[in-house]
Amino acid sequence: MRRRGGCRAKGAPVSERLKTFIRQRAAELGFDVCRFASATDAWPAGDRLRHFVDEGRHGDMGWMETTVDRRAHPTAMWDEARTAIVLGMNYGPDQNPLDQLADRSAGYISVYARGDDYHEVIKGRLKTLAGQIAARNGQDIKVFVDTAPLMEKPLAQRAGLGWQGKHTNLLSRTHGNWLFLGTILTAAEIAPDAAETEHCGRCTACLDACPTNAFPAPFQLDARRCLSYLTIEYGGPWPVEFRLATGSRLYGCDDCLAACPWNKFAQEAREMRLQPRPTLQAPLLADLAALDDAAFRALFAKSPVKRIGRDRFMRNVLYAIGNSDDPALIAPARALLDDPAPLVRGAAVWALSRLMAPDAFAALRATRSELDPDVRAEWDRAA
Ligand code: B12
Ligand code: SF4
Ligand code: SF4
Repeated sequence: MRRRGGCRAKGAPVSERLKTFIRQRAAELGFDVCRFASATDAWPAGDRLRHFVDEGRHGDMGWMETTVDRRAHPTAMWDEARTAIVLGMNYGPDQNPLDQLADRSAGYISVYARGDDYHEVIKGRLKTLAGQIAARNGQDIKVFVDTAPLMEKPLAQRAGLGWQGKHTNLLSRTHGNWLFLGTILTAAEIAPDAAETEHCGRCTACLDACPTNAFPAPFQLDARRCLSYLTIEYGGPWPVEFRLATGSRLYGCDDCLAACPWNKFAQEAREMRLQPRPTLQAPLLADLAALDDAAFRALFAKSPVKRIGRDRFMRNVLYAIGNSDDPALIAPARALLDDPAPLVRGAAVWALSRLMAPDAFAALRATRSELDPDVRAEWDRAA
């Protein structure tokens, strides 16, 4: 197999003793899985990433496009990388989270965002582990979780943590679909573990479960249609098709993960900081609609939700209110017609158009004047 990133002469293969040392330290730090992969072998993932970007499937995530060359292979980002140490942390829920979607007066926050921000939980421990490894072997080392230009899922499959299912996430025979990934790249040569092979077979449960038909083909995702992208990454008003499909989802989406039959092997998260906060398990839409910026920041302190900011979150709350069929939510939506953010005002118009009787909505419209063209377009569309 072709090697990338220069010659491999640097350092002799490291013993099983180092791997045992790393696995033990990783377990002490709360990681549920720790395995090893070559960081230099060629792979098809880079070309697949380019195809994804060429098709525009990354949507507004311009950072994927600008980093595509560095992202395409670990050695393109760091040419001294020789081994990837890939770690998984289980965030398994205690019940099927999708049961909550039936209650349209409460918002749905995806399982991964109900506790502390996993970036914060994992990154500090990766740094600690990297420090322990560097102190032992003296080789250069770097840590990554989520935000760096590194394709973590194909690396995790190569290390044998699991395989990328038809929904494109990495799932495992031991943890189902609920594993966060973190990676340490090192200049040390460490013998790789066996890669995992795909075990989806003829199953299509995740593809069938997707509320927005976001998979152009098995193993491929069009992020522009994915509710995780729309609720978290996308900053503007959504096409109506997706507002209707989002139901009560406010931040992320778990449908394709939760539908997977391999979850029968999943376990509940052990890590205390990833445990769901009671306030984020089924927050009432009426309460969320009343959040100002300070209250939003207080409620989502140390949570990944804070990252999207109050206005984008309030847009999502209002789309959920529009899907609630609950006339008691007309008053909170109406109060947001005077919000300073046009994004919020526009979503309030749509929510009210769904909840109010047509004549009452027309009468309300006659009393309003609106300068922002996007919000005016919402009124016109809803009329
Ligand atoms: C961008 C991104 C997103 C985007 C795009 C997701 C995507 N599937 O690409 C959006 C915002 C939609 C997103 C959503 C989610 N994300 Co995200 N995201 C990322 C990020 C930053 C990069 C992923 C990436 O490189 N995508 C580009 C595509 C091209 O890469 P890919 O998915 O690996 O594509 C593969 C397949 O498409 C396949 N393929 C393509 N064509 C073909 C053809 C054939 C024939 C075959 C066999 C395969 C194949 O090969 C490609 C290469 O491996 C990673 C962190 C990281 N740095 O890796 C987290 C990450 C993937 N996200 C994560 C999570 C938890 C989520 C959500 C579950 C959150 C939620 N509950 O809402 C959802 C899941 C949605 C989904 N079904 O994927 C975790 C996943 C953990 C895991 N066990 O897999 C990661 C790894 C973060 C982390 N460190 O834990 N995410
Ligand atoms: S996260 Fe939700 S919207 Fe996105 S692909 Fe999975 S099921 Fe579809
Ligand atoms: S639901 Fe089925 S097809 Fe999708 S990842 Fe799980 S096993 Fe694979």
